Amino acid sequence: MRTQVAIVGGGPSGLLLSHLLHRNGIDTIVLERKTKEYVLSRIRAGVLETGFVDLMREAKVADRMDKECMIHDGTVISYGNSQFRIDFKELTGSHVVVYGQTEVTRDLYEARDAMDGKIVFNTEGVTIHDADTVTPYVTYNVSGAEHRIDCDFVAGCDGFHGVSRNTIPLSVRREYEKLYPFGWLGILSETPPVHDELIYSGSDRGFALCSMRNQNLSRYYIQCPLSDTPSDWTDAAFWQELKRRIPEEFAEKLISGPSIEKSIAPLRSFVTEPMRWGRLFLCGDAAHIVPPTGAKGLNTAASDVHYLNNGLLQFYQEGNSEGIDRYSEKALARIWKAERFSWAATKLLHNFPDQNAFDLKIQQADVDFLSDNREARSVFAQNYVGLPY
Ligand code: RFL
Ligand code: PHB
Repeated sequence: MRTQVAIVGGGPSGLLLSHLLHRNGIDTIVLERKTKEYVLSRIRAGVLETGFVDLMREAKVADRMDKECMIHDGTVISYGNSQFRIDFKELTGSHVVVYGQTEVTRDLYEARDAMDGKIVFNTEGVTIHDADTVTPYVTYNVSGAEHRIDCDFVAGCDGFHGVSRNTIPLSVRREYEKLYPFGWLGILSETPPVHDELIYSGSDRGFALCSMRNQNLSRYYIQCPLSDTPSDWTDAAFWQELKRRIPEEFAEKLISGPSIEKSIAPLRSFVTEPMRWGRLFLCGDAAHIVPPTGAKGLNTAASDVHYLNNGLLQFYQEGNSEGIDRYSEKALARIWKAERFSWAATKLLHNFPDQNAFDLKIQQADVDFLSDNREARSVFAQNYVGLPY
């Protein structure tokens, strides 16, 4: 088989890149290790920057999102006994969009199917060959039969545990990592959200987040030890702990119900550099991870897709390789700012096991400064709604 761009990974990055390229007449094949149903069962991001929404519109896959999404003009931050609101609209003139990653991925799969996009599921042993030459190729197995795709470029959109990143030799690759000594236990429940905006809450019992997917689907998280497993937490224990970590006025009106999904995600900051090696380009979680506190993971994946799509279009349509040559530099410049924001937001609101009385006073002072200072709120808001591409 031959294609122009072989895409490893059928998550949001791979699907969006494939669809944008296809709409411009560039042929792609997407290789996905799991089934479509499995990819759609993963509950992840919920908050989208307007840059992401614009990209979905450019790909002509935003109709359902435009109809069903919720626009959020601000968010509530609470810490101890005090709370305040960060008004995105007033501070930046912009907003974020609440629409689940599951729905984004579903819309992308439907759009790919409608255009007869080539997606191969259940691939095993995907291996990228000769990425440092102009004739790369990818091999893989499906049901025991080996296949080969010759291509011009390979896009590594296969997430943090994929194979693409490790194809880049260690002599070229530099990795930066920070692990956090806790995870997020998340549940999804068919209950109305406790508030019409998200609530990020720091408390002496640990962090909590009240989020949502729609008027009857809520997503809640609490910080938990890394040694916990979802089965350690009954629904009742989760609700009780959540209520103890959020302001009383919300705890009193929170409607609980059975969880329909429960999972724990460890928190990590990670960046690999460079994001390009020869004809292989890394996109999204394959190249970088942020702790979810800033809601930046999927949004940084989208900015990578934007830069790579533009670079590849420039290459194929104008014969100009400047965009792909500068891909890694442009993508990383934006990513490090999202890494900084996600790390700072995590530090602001979580309990760290080694925090002493001094650290707690500094955390309180950081929260107070944010609450009292318009410029500080403006900086937070600019980062939250998304820095320009
Ligand atoms: P994905 O989604 O991991 O998709 C990668 C795909 O590649 C496949 N794959 C392979 N395929 C073939 N061969 C191989 N060897 C392969 N290895 C892997 C996988 O099966 C998978 O289908 O990466 P992608 O596309 O880069 O998308 C990234 C986002 O999923 C991620 O950044 C976000 O979910 C992060 N995130 C959030 N991001 C936001 O922007 N806003 C949020 O509100 C937000 N909330 C979150 C989050 C992530 C969370 N978790 C669970 C980590 C909340 C949570 C709890
Ligand atoms: C979510 O709704 O899943 C969500 C929202 C905001 C975050 C992280 C996750 O910062």
